[in-house]
Amino acid sequence: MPTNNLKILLVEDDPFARSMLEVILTTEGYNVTLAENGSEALGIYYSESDIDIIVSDMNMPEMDGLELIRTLRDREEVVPVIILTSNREIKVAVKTIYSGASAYLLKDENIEDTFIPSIRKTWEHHMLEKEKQQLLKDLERKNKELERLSYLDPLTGISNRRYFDVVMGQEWRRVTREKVPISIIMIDIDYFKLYNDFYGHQEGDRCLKLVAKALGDALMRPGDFVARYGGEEFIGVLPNSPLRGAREVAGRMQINIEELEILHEKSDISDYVTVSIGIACAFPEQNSILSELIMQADKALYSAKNNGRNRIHSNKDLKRSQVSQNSGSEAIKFSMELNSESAVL
Ligand code: GH3
Ligand code: MG
Repeated sequence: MPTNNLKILLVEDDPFARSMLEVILTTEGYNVTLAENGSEALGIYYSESDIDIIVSDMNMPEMDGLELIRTLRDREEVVPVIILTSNREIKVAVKTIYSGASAYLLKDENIEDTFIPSIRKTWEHHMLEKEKQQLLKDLERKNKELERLSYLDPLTGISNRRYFDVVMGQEWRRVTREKVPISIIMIDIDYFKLYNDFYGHQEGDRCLKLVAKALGDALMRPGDFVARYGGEEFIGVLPNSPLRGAREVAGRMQINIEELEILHEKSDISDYVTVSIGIACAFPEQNSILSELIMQADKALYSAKNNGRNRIHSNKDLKRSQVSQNSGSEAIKFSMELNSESAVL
């Protein structure tokens, strides 16, 4: 690794030592800038901005070498600093290295032999460290990208089931803490098997992409999201949203899909592709179970399918029909829940 075109800031208060070290450095081909103490060195470091290495004496007036290193490290400057001193105390050497010096060199009779190799080694180490930091940054960026991709459904480009599981879990805990409602919306394309059989799998895929986009377009708030839950089943999550809000969103979803006007000759209920939607809303409490809410949305969807498809049902509708089928205390329990907008799970 060539090092002799480096720019070195030499900080030394003793004129004799300064010119001796300057000669060693320039003879080796280094570009040298001189300073007489730490504070002058700092000024030069920031005004010249292309200093590669600082070589500094330890004891100097105004700002000594240790203070210079500490100031630079406090400001997160990574420039290597070699301390060149006559102080042989191990304690001082250890303190200096701990403060962020790259090397601690003694000004003794071997200085001419140790000085230049130390500069080379320090530079090599600095470059390797820089490379390592760059690799770590690249790795972190790639990991983030991989994580982002692992949350996306490759066909439709919207979030996938994995994302739903992770984020829904977090949202569930949050709304439980904050005592606010949460709604989920399950959406399933009607007669999609027939669509696939008639138009082919590729057209089926195209339809899924259009439907996914139309569903996403129905969301208005930043915390809401929609994910592909299974083959032709999607799930929307609306934190802080009561049943009324969820119904509005589900209505928009239905209209958006209607407006796509994707021909579906084999559908029993429309000329175009339609969806059935199940909504469940709850004010989760401690010990409430998320899977219970999902099951309620699933049941509401099932009820929408059984009642003719292309419609929206909610867990509240389910309870209403259960009330009419129940009697006695069960009926009272359900009707009490009906008085509120959402169920307490
Ligand atoms: P229903 O109205 O009761 O929902 O009936 P359906 O035909 O929509 O439901 P069913 O569960 O019988 O069929 C779902 C179909 O979705 C079957 C499967 O081939 C199709 N499907 C699932 N994933 C994909 C996919 O990634 N691409 C395509 N093209 N089709 C898919
Ligand atoms: Mg279906």
